[in-house]
Amino acid sequence: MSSESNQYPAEFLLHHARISPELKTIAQKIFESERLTPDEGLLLFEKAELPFLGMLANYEREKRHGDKTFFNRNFHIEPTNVCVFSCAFCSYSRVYKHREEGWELSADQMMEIVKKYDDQPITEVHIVGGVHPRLNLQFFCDLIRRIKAHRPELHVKGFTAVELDYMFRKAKLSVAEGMRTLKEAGLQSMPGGGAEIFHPDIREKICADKVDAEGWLHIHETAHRLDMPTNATMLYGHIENYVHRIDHMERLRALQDKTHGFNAFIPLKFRNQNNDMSGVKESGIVEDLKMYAVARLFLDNFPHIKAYWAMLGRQTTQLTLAYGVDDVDGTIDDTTKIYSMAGAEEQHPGMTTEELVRLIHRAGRKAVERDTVYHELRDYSLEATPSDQPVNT
Ligand code: V47
Ligand code: SF4
Repeated sequence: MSSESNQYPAEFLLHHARISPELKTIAQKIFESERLTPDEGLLLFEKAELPFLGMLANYEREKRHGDKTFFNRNFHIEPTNVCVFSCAFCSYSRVYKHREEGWELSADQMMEIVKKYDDQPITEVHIVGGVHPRLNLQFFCDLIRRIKAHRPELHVKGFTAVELDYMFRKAKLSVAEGMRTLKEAGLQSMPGGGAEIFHPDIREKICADKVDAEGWLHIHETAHRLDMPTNATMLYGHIENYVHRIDHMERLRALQDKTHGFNAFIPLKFRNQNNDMSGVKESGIVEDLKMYAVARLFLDNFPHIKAYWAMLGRQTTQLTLAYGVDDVDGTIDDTTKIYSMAGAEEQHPGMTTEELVRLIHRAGRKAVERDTVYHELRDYSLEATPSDQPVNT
């Protein structure tokens, strides 16, 4: 594959006998960089076959990024898994009264984690966890200040809108005041968690008690207005249907039109172990690839579509690189438990930079290390690949 392949086979799709006129119209719109309507997004989910979706999503991906596939060097801090909420899909949290079954890290313990990476060229710490009733805004501002004092160049990305909504309400601050306070302490960006599915019919069933769609979007909008970039996720492949997925992406697309503050959209595949939705089957690989492809085509104002390899597994992640994905998150270094507790293939997610680069190159793409805000730090495709690597990886 190469970036020259942008001319590719528009004609082939537009003249293929098996492709319906409606799908050809959609293909034409993609080739002419026109926005898809929600109905067209739905049609892609419902009627388009995987090879068609793959071709279009790959066309769009290569038009934007060529073969580049981004990753960063990061680690996570999960301050606690004690949580005041009880999302049905969550395998990770423990309620306060059973907190002895979970963990709560002190600020000193978290600083020990940060210091462990002192001699490594890590660029980002990703802080996310349960919503603990006793860990407040002040605690996290102090933690961020300590991290920045210790290692000023380390980018601090932290807290889902769910954690922030609770922190701000407890501190009796408006969202704008709370976000400003965190920014002054050194918070630089936010991850995309907590979005789940915005549509109230589904949200009520899977996470009724936490911040709703409007609250989530308001927090991200406020971050964007303070020049803080954020990501957006969607938990897919459980009890939602395609209408809910399109509704979710449509709300994100509308906010992005206003602020341009989102960097990446991350579809998160629902994993069904050790949670209250264990009876719900997980999606198969065809459905996963369709999800990434439709996201790439529908979210025309999102620069990046990310496959979070720790959750999806390495091989599916490689495949997604041909279905619209241009980012695979980071090295992680076995510092997150959210997915291993929910049954992901990766029980101790962590890859060396060399492994991550090899994973990307074996899929026929170019590995580019980025920082959190997508400044390119190093293009590994320009470096010689050691010839003694086994070919079956
Ligand atoms: O909000 C929880 C999800 C999210 C399950 O922004 C589950 O760069 C699947 O948002 N099956 C947190 N998913 C993780 C997250 C994230 C991860 C990596 C990178 C970024 C980023 C964000 O994990 C939660 C929830 O949607 N989650 N339980 C489960 N059983
Ligand atoms: Fe708490 Fe987040 Fe788990 Fe929901 S998904 S129960 S908010 S840790």
